[in-house]
Amino acid sequence: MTGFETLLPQPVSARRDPGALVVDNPAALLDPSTVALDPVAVPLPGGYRLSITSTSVDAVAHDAAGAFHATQTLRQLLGPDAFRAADIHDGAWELPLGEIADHPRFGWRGVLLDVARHFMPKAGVLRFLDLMAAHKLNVLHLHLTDDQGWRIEVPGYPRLTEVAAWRAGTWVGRQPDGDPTHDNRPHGGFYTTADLREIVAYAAARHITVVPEVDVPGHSQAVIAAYPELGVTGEQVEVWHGWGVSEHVLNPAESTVDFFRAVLDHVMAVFDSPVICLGGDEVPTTQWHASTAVGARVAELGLDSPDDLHAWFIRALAGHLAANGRRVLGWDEILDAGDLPEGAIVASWRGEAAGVRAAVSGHDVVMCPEQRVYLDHRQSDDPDEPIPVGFVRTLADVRAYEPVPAELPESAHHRVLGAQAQLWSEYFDNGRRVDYAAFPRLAAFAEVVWSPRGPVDLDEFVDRVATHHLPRLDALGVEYRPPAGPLPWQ
Ligand code: TNX
Repeated sequence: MTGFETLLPQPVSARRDPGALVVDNPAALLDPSTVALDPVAVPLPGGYRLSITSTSVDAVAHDAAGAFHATQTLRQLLGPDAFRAADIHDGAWELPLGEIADHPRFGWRGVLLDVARHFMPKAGVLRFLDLMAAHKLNVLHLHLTDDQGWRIEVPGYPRLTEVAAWRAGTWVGRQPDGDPTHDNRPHGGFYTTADLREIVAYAAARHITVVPEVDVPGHSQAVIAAYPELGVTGEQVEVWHGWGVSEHVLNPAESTVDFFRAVLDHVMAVFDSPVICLGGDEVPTTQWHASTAVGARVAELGLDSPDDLHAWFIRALAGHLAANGRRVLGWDEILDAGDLPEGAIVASWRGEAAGVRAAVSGHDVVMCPEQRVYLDHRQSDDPDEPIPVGFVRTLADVRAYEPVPAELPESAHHRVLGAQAQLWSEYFDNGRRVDYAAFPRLAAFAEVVWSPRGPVDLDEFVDRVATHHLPRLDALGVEYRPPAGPLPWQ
């Protein structure tokens, strides 16, 4: 161990000296602009060094991100009160003495927030960015569109916010006869262009990139509800009330691609991320196969089968992104759909095999396997777990995850950009549930993507979280899942 057992994620190397430094002005210490930049002394991106002696704090970083990371570490060293929004600390602020040299293991330390199934108001997203920053996470993948809601204002398309952003209710379970029960209350919301620009700027100030996702050609019932001509049948549908995969899929007309080019032009104007996600997951092809008009279109495009429309959509829109200097990210189904566009990044979610295949064939990948890092999944098999879906994933299970699969040849390791935890929100109808699902497991994930690979003492980790990290989350007002078991009111 490093001697700094309080820290999470653990730094690359550290030495604890006896004693403490009294700090008069903690706010100045936590200002990244006070950290010196020296890319020679600190050679790796995102890296920093701290030297805390009985007389001073010496902080040096490779770059601005490293300076920011240095301040996050200093906040942890100041103690849980440093995470409160106002100074109520009794007595002197103190730092332990010692040396820390640190840098991230991966460049993509991501979290997906699904604001489509249940909307998260802007203030909640800003708070979530603060929580990510405290854990040195640096990519927020915002899942902005799905069958159940569309969350982005796009100039010229008023029905996106008037119609696609709202649904009249949600299935909330099953009756004994198998029929879904319905909550009979409206759900929805959207971000204005100004809101999104604010989210992007707030994230940038915390060295977090916001990767927007517009999911095509499946997961599209909400946008089809607003503009039925985007669908195959042309019929007026509702924004979906159910979960799973809707059968409604985009109509492969040139006008549909034009519509999404316009949406992406707006998305690219708002989001400066070099990577834009086009989804491409779980594409239902039944309507394509059933439609004679689509059959004619398949022939016109020179494709072999309606199934090839999946790759056609992704290629058409990825080409538009590439022409504007952006890279496409897609869920791993885009690998099966056919030739991947140049520079495409694959999000490997149906396990690790797709990620291995993509990396070996020369594509960058982000590892997101549902068996390991889906934080919407249950935290124990206790019947009182408030969100009883998916695989059981405990705090220790998440910490035990290793993003570079054992079967990936060493020559392709550099293709693994990092990993991403997913917070799908079918069962998160308020922000308290997001807290419960995300924490403290997201802290375990943060250590996986930041700290050096190596044998992990899971008991030490779980104990470190309980002793040192939960008090920080308490100070931040995070309603995490307690180690003792589910919260009965969640
Ligand atoms: C699969 S992961 C999905 C999501 C769901 C999730 C629920 C992926 C690309 N698709 O649409 O929300 O499972 O766990």
